[in-house]
This record gives sequence, C-alpha cells and structure tokens, in this order.
Amino acid sequence: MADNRTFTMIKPDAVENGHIGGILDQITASGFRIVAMKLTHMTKRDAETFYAVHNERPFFGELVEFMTRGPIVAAILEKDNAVEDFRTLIGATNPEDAAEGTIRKKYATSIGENAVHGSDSDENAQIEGAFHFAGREMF
Ligand code: FUP
Repeated sequence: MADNRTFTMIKPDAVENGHIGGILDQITASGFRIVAMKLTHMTKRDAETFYAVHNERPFFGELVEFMTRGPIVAAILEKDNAVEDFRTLIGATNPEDAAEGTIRKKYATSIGENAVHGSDSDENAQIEGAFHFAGREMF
C-alpha cells in the first residue's frame, strides 16, 4: 500500500452507539478518501492476530473480548500524510487526554473502548489493510 494511506476501524462501542455516520462524516470532511470499506465482525483469532504486538500486555484479554463483541467498520483511507494526519484527527488513545474536537474526544468512553483505531506507521497501515482487504476490494 502506498505511503499516503492509513487503516482504520470504527470499533464495536461506536458501532453499538450509532456513531458510524458521524465518524465517517468527520473523516471524509477532513479530506480522507475511502479506498476500501466494510462492516465485519472479527473472530477471537482475528483480534489476537491483529493485536499480536500487545499480547504480553495486561489489557490484552479485555482488548480481544471488546474487539470481538460486535461488528466493526474496517476501512483504508487515502490522503497526503495519511497516518500522521489521521492520528491527529482521532486524538490520544485515552479520550481523557484527547484534544477537543477529535473523534475519540467526541465518541470514545474509555481508554479500552476508544471508538476508533488508526495505524501508527506506514508499515503497519500496509499490514493492517492487507489483513482485512484483498487487493480487488481496494479502489
Ligand atoms: P492506539 O495506537 O492509540 O490505538 O493505542 P495502542 O496501540 O497503544 O493500543 C491499542 C489498543 O489497546 C487501544 F486502542 C485500546 C487498548 N489499550 C487498553 O485497553 N489499555 C491501555 O492501557 C492501552 C491500550
């Protein structure tokens, strides 16, 4: 995947609370183009694989349980400087620390249930996008 792309998930809490539309509106209004998108439900194995980097952390079990609780929206987004600009748009991991107006400030309820994911590097954006989408699903 090109360096101007990032990967996001609208997490189960935000889907349950009816925020898909509001979050996608803020993302597209901020200049991101949707390259790929789907509503999907991660299996336990999917979540354990996706978050394997955190598998020694104390919150790993809760994270897997949360991410498999219900459907998510997975998407690949395109914009100049996509990874960094999207991290700015979503705000800090803990919504208490997130800047005013950011997606997590508006929609997240806690550090564990924080509404959205955003890739932290071009390399991870590529890996995460390929985890969820086949090449023919990217436009
Ligand atoms: P981020 O890159 O902002 O999504 O944050 P991390 O990669 O550090 O964490 C990934 C996910 O693990 C977070 F979205 C939520 C969960 N997490 C916790 O539940 N507790 C923590 O202390 C840190 C992360």
